[in-house]
Amino acid sequence: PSTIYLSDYRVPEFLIDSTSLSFELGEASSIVRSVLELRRNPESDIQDAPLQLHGTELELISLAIDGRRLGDDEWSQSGEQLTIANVPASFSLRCETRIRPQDNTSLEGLYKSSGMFCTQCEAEGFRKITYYLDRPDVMSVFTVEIIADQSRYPVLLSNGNLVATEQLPDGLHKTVWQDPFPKPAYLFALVAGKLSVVEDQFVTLSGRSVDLKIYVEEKDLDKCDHAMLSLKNAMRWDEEVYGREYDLDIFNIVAVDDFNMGAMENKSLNIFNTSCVLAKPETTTDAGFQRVEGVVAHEYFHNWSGNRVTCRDWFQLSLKEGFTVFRDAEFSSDMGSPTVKRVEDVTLLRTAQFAEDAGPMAHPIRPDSFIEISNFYTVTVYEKGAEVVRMIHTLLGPELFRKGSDLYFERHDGQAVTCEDFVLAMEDASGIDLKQFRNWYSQAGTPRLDISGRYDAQAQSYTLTVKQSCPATPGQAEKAPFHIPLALALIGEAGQLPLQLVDAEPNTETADNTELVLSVRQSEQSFVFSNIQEEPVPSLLRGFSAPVKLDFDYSRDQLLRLMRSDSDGFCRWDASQQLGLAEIKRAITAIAAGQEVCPDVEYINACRELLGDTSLDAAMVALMLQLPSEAYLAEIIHPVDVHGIHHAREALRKVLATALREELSACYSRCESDEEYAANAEQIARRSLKNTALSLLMLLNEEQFTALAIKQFENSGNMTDRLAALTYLVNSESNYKAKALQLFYQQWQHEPLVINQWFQVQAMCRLAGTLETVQGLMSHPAFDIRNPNKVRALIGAFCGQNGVNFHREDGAGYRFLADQVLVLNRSNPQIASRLLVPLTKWRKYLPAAQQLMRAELQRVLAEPELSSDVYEVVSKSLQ
Ligand code: HT7
Ligand code: ZN
Repeated sequence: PSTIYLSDYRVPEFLIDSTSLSFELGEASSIVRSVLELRRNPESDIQDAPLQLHGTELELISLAIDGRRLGDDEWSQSGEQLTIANVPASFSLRCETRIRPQDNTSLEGLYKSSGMFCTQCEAEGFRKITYYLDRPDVMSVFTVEIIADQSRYPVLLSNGNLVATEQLPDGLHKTVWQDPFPKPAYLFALVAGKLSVVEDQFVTLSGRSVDLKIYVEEKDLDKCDHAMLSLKNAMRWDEEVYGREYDLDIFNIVAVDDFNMGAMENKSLNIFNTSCVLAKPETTTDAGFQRVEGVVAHEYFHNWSGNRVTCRDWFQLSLKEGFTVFRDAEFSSDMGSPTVKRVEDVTLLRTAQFAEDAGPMAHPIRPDSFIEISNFYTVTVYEKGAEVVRMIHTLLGPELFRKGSDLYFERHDGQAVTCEDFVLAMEDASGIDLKQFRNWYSQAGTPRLDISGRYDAQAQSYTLTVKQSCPATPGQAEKAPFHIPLALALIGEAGQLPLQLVDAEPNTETADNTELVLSVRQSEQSFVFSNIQEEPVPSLLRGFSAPVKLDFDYSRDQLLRLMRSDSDGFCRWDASQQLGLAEIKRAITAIAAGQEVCPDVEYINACRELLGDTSLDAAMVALMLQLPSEAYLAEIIHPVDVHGIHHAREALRKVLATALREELSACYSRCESDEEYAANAEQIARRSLKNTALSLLMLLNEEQFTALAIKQFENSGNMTDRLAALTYLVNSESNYKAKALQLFYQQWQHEPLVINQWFQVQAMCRLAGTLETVQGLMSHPAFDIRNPNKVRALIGAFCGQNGVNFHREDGAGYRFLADQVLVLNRSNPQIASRLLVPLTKWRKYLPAAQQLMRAELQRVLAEPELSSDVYEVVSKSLQ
């Protein structure tokens, strides 16, 4: 497989003004006929180039130019390219191909899922449908005719407006769709199947009525309300916050079972993984409800950030994904609890993204090379990309940011553009210089801020010295300094102190002048605050104002002050995590020395206060009571001793549970409620705290708490509480767990999404023997390795979220993963390469684990027919 470089970008040699497609969908194969109106691109340097179209796994039946059928000597094929040597300046190309969606297990292009036809074209799936200029800077208007058996496929959908329907002989029928907006091929979609529909309407700000339709299998009709409500909320929010209205009279969502990712923003025909659209309280957890809301909004927001303004090339992926993730995060924050949303996002970033940035696949949010673009739909491009947009928002402030986004949409509507165009619009609209800020787009790695503070009582000044650095990443040994927005406050005995900065320009200040954003630009820089009358505790990186690792040598008492009283929810939570981290480190040392784990009393008291303070947001209390995750600890403690970390963390949790037994028990009772389920912030918070308390109490191994979990499992009417109870029982010594798993399966065997949760709970069980359980479940009738949701629930959860079992000392976990990757490499390379990720982090573990992990990677690399997806990940991780 070869590497593609951003620096090799050239404008396309041909443009496609219009695309007409006709699909004849059959049981053994389908015929695709296309008519492309092509012309040479006046902006191309090469005006005599041959026409080169992308195509893969296609059976070519015929080609004709301006009505004349081409002979076999007039075209040639090599790899993914079809070349026609002599073509005029503008012409009509007719092409007929045969494809086999029934045999397409890659879930790219046109494929079948549970008896229905559906497509996934991003990033380069359209070339599996017909020959085309399958690149995002070639935009065309599409007319699509679909012909299929009416009884098997009563619903036939594509992008845009329905312009014709027709009954045909032999039980066939036809629909014709026209999309007036020029679009790249990756936004094309087609669906054909037996689907039921939930309908609603939305009236836009300018008074246009839009038909909203969610297509699902009939049995799922009762699970669409939350997605529909989320869609309407997102449409209103985008009007209010970004001034963006929907632009067609119809917006369709279709749910499919077999899907490689969460969802796809095809113009007016979004295709969703069922897991991201279906929700009802009996089958879906709170997290599931929130995911549906977030993904529905994300795909809807792409209509502007991605579809109306799209990417010039795939190196610019973060242009649409980073911006859209930022938009959906702000939306979710407005719909629920802002601090909780921020803490959740930061947690993901600090575990998965920081790990990626420190590993063999590290890349900037705008990569400069790739072998397989599907490998670059990463937490870096998405989540760090969103953080980069958030930093622009922080540096500009909300009003100027809105001016910038208005300018971006206005300037580039209907175009395929670059990240540079986005930054330029922000600069032009705000007048703020983002020259140095651009380093965030080109440099990989997580910057580190080492900050120290010095109080001069005599001068009544406080000096913060900030040093920044960034570790080397593959291909980038040296890094230029970043422009880092550092939001801060100084906390005194009675609260935040007024800030007067000597000789420097802050960007943003709060109205009361007690919080500001410093622009850190140099490798080392000092900021002096005057008129500071007491030694303050600095509250740094408020709201996690930049995706960096921060080091400030806080004392325990300073952290306790932040944990108890910082007005910034993120910093308050972060202080609790830093205290927890210190306790875990002490526990690791104690256990290694054969001593007992005894945490600091002050830390326990602070946790006790949290449990007793009913004025606090219950969700925040729950988050602050949860010790840093094993995944986060693996980012901090090197080399990673998975088992040492796990045992220390569990021991500490147990000591905490013992010390706080009464408070936890009271908290559980206080949070119990029999009101009707609603997925609102208040109820979600209460359930989260209740289940956090129960998870700790279960560690005590007391009959009364096991009984509580059994009662919760048997009696609760919502999946959040049932699944939480099931999880704690499965991880306990209780001999009820087999019965619980059996009851759960019996009740939900006809709900695939619930069965995925059943697989996941077992795959994530921390007890010994879980690998054998997972291996056994692979032959369970409900498991299907062709379904990505099942693979993620069982294999993905075991290898990615069950450190202590995946990292079994005999290496059986690693061997299991490599075996599964080799199987999936043949059927679904995208899923195979994603699954492989836990093995690629081998360098950070203890030497014995490193050796075993590397051996499995080498075994994968030795496979003769490795897909480009897996090849890229495995070869880079061994370099
Ligand atoms: N833009 C969508 C990307 C996507 C995708 C990419 C590769 C392979 C399969 C895929 N399915 C969807 C999803 C999004 O970010 O909205
Ligand atoms: Zn997206």
